[in-house]
This record gives sequence, C-alpha cells and structure tokens, in this order.
Amino acid sequence: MSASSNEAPPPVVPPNLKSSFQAYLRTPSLRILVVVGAGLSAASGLSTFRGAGGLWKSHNAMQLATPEAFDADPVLVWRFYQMRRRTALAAEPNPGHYALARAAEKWGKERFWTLTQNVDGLSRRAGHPEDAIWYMHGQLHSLKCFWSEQEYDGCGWVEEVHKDDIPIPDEGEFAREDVPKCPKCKKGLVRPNVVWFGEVIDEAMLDKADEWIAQGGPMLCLVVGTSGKVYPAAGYARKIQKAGGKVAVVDIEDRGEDEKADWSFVGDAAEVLPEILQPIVNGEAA
Ligand code: BJW
Repeated sequence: MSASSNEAPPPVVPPNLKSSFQAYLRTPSLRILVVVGAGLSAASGLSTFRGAGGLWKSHNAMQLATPEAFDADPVLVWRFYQMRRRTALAAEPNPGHYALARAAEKWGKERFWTLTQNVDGLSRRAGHPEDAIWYMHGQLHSLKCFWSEQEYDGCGWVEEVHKDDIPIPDEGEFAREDVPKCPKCKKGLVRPNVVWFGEVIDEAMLDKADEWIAQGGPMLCLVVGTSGKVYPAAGYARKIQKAGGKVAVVDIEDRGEDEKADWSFVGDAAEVLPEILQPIVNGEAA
C-alpha cells in the first residue's frame, strides 16, 4: 500500500465555508426551510429532470406531465410512471436523505421543515418524520381519480399503492381499456397522484409556507439539488431573503450565484448534507 493511500481524503466541503455555515446553525431560535429537488436522489441512481441524462431530455414533459397529456394518451403516461415507480422502488435512500431525516427529528417540524418536489418516496423510506415534510408535487406511490364534473379534479378517491399491489399490468403492451377505473365513482381513469404542469398545488400548504416565512426571526432556506426552474418551489429562497433570512445552496453545479446565496456548497448532496448538518444531527446546535 503506498503512503499516499493512507492520507485523509480531501474534505468534501471547504473548511472555511463549512465553519461559517455551522456558526450560523448555532443562531438561537434559527428556523430552516429545506427546498429539495431531484438532485438529492441522484446519488441513489434516480434521474434528474433537466441536466444531462435528465428525464425531460429524453421524454417530452408536455406529453407526459400534464392533465391534457393523460387525457390524450393515458397508456403512454401510465407506462412512464410505471417505469418511474419501478426504478424508485429499486433505489435506496442515500446519506443525504438520512441527514435531512435525522435533522428533522432533532429540531422538529417547527424549526426544520422540508418541502420536497420529489415523488420517489426515498425521504419517507429514510424515516423522515411525516409531519416535518411536505410532498409538494405528490407521490409516485399514490393514485387518484382523474374524472369529475369540474374538469380533471377527480371524485376525491386517493389510494396509496405499494410494491405488490400496483393494480395495472406491469410490463409490455396494455391498452386504454386496461387502465384501471376509479373504484369509487367508476367513471374516471385512475392516475398517478403527482402534480403535473398547470395543476394547482395544495393551496392550504402554500399558505402555510407563507405563514412560516411571515413569522420572521432568524431563518435559513436550504436549497438542495433543484434547478430552480419550477414554481412555486423556486420562489422560496427569494421570499426568505426578502424576509431577512439567509440562503444556502447544495448542488452539483454552482448555483449559488443564481440564488444570490450566502453559502454555495458545490458537490453531491449525498456527501455534503451529512457533513454540513452534523451540528444539528449530533445535537450540538440546539
Ligand atoms: C445535484 C446532483 C447531486 C444533480 N447532488 N445536486 C409562478 C408561480 C406559480 C406557478 C408558476 C409560476 N410561473 C410558472 C408557473 C407554472 C408552473 C411552472 O413553474 N412552470 C415553469 C416550468 C416556468 N408551475 C406549475 O404549473 C405548478 N403548479 C402551481 O404552481 O400551482 C399553483 C398555482 C398555479 C397558478 C397560479 C398560482 C399558483 C406545478 C408544477 C409541477 C411540476 N411537476 C413536475 C413533475 C412531477 C411529477 C413527476 O415527477 O413526474 O415536478 S416537473 C419536474 O420539475 C418535477 C420536479 O419536481 C420539478 C423540479 O425539478 P428539479 O427537482 O429542480 O429537477 P431538475 O432536474 O430541474 O434539477 C436538478 C438539480 O439537481 C440541478 O440543479 C442539478 O445540478 C442538481 N444535481 N445531481 C446535488 N448528486
């Protein structure tokens, strides 16, 4: 074994950046709003949407992720989401998911609240406390009704689906008549319970997020692995800055300038988050 292989690996996060960030974590009564995107799950092997290899590079979002697309071709949309569901179930949460989950356990929902755009279920499987996370774009492992008198709103039927009870053909050819019908109203087709473009995000939760920010006091928006292209998620960093809070970005690309961030951690969220959140997870920042 060469002498150089015994050397400690270089730190993932530049020490000065880390110490100034961690000093801020010790601010009394600090509250943190975490805004999560697909980059958090990249180290688990799941594709992001917009970068190289991103889902929207090889698939047309407007043919797959709008209610009009489902209306026009439910089979195509089901195939896409079956593929996504299978891939997500085969993946495992990574240390970034666990770091956020443990930090939320330590500080509780009032002080460490996560808004995730991810539908993959990995935060849940990492044990993230349910009351401290909002799945703002829904969940892959949930289904709902598509039909109603008011266009596309559904009759209200929603159900969680798990590994062995996805109620539609798994692979290969299936036709429109194979797409399951809503068991409640028996009229609508069953669709994934995710939020597509043009669909309204839970307004009560949007209000709750605005109220959270309006409480004021020391605040941090921790933006993790999101390109900041989709609203309303993309707007929270700016809102927190306007309210006097600070912003930290964790991304494999340098997005600090886009967000006018106080701290920009350029690296894999799976490596950076466990390192920078250590004082919370270890109970040193309370
Ligand atoms: C790594 C990494 C590693 C890589 N480590 N980092 C202003 C206000 C309100 C609405 C709008 C508005 N302007 C426009 C709108 C409408 C629209 C919108 O935003 N359009 C834009 C495209 C312009 N928004 C909507 O329609 C939303 N609805 C809504 O707002 O309703 C309320 C309302 C309506 C009208 C008025 C007022 C209120 C709904 C948006 C739904 C988005 N749906 C999707 C699909 C979900 C289901 C599915 O998964 O299939 O959500 S699209 C897709 O984009 C998915 C994602 O959640 C979302 C965000 O993507 P994300 O996570 O940022 O991924 P990427 O790929 O873009 O970025 C990955 C990042 O990770 C990159 O930065 C990489 O560098 C980084 N990375 N590896 C760390 N290892």
